[in-house]
Amino acid sequence: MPSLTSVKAALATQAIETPSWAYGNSGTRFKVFAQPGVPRSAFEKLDDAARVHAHTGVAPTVALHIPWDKVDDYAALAKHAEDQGLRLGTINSNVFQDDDYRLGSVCHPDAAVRRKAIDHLLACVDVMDATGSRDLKLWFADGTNYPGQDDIRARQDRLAEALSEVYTRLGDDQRLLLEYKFFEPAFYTTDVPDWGTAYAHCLKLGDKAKVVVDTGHHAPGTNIEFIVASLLRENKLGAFDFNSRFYADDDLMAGAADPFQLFRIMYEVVRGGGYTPDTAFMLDQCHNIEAKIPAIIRSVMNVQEATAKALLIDREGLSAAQTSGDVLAANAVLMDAYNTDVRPLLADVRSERGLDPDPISAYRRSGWADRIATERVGGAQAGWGA
Ligand code: PSV
Ligand code: MN
Ligand code: MN
Repeated sequence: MPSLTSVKAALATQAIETPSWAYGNSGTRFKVFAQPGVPRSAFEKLDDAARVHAHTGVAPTVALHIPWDKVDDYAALAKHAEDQGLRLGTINSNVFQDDDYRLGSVCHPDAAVRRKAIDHLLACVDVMDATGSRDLKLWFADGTNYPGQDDIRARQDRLAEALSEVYTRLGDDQRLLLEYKFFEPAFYTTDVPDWGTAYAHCLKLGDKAKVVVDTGHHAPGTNIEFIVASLLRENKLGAFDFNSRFYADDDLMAGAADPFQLFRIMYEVVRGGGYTPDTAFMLDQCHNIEAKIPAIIRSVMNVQEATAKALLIDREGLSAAQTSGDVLAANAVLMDAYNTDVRPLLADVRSERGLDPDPISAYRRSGWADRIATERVGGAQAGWGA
């Protein structure tokens, strides 16, 4: 069995990145429900993220989405983060909201549109230089809706060309993270639909290119932990975008729909040596109907709980059962860890770090929700449709 001290130490050093856009108003294509007190600027999003970190102790970085979080002075934004004990994290690019991108961005048939998209990606690297961010996350809405609409292979060539130009621009300590998604907004072909395509492009680019696994971006029934194991084996897993889904890319709270899947994923992370700062553990979700800050705290706690259970697995016992072919015993080792109530353990980890053992009630007692509802008027939409 792993020692409790080592499990606690591993949990105390966990880092989960929260997305700036989860703090703003969001919704579906049918309706954006405005909530009181939502941030009016990137600076205020950081103020909210600081509350999540203050109560959980494990959310020290915030991902930005450009241009949703466009500011005149990124160094000032980084300083604002630092003043609150935070750092700016991954820079997410956005080449999917301009009219020009109707037929795609870096895969668009028109070279002028491709140039515009690549220039945005290069500008995102400039932002990284100013914020001190390590990672550039690329997700492309590119694809086609109808057979014959465009040349599938030519689009891959255009994609490779664009990625290569951006990769060349990266500094020594910067990385390119390529995110895949099987459909939406394109419905016939998607240019980066799966981990195989992302992996093939990253392999060609080099060591600084890694794949992002967004847990909401697979067909129902996909064994995501297998993908995680495979990418870690190849040293190509760069990051997670955690969220939950019941149907498609639902972007619900991580660990809400299927905590068992999150546990299985975290087990492969631990098993494959991915529980290190080389893997960015990010949330990518929206809180359309629930209060945002406590929902983000809840999501962070859900990831912590899945991680704690994964760390508690009796790896020696598991290995012995696997080697002897004892199917039931091997499965029981995993289920014993999964069925452990890790909440008291995590409460201890927090108390030992001087934090309230119950982050959600500590947040509620803090009065922050009332304060922002009074002080902030006219909060911002997260970005979709903005
Ligand atoms: C696309 O569905 C995605 O998962 C990408 O990470 C985007 O940048 C993000 O959502 C925007 O919410
Ligand atoms: Mn994502
Ligand atoms: Mn998504």
